[in-house]
Amino acid sequence: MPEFIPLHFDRLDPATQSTRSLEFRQIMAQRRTIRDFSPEPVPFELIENAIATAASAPSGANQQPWRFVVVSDAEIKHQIRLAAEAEERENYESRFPQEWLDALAPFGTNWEKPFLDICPYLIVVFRIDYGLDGDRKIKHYYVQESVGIACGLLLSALHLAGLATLTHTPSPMGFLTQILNRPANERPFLLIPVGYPAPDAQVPALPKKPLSEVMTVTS
Ligand code: IYR
Repeated sequence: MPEFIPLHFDRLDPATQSTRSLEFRQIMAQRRTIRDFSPEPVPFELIENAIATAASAPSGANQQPWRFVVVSDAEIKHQIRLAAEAEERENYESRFPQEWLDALAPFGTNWEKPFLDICPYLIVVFRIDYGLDGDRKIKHYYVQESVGIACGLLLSALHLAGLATLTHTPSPMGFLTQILNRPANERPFLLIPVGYPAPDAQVPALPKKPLSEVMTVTS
């Protein structure tokens, strides 16, 4: 029989619910993905707290199929930059079809990824496709959904801590397994550079869809 314990649930008064929900909405509306980072150091405590928040995410069968690798070593960051740029150069120069290049045009991205050297921290998120009990493989359920939710919490926590992030997916990402020496059951999911924006950082002027376009309320 599973062990059950009483739920701890803080019931808020309606006024607090309303203020908090609006405050969080406003804080999150200010989050922007950035590519111009400052080398200014970031307290490790902020990274640790954000990862602990991410690791509190719900997951399929509570298997917590994630590993967050924190990289601050300049040499490892540089290896990651070189490997990412080699893949991205191929992508931009020959692998991406014109339709994809057109979709990326508003962001002004190219194969060069200097932020991978500049950022004080890179958080590399791995998905754990199956568990290992000795040689026996344990099936994991809803890995993509679980790790996606954890990454959402991670980005929110970092933003709330006053840090800027980029959701970076150099493709293919297999080089991260080698450089970071991860086991075969872990696959790179997302590379998140974290830091402060450069003083002259710019972001594309991109609107979010209005609520009426993303929310449908059935009657
Ligand atoms: N990973 C590449 C290309 C890229 C793809 C998408 I979809 C983006 O939203 C942004 C970039 C790069 O990092 O340049």
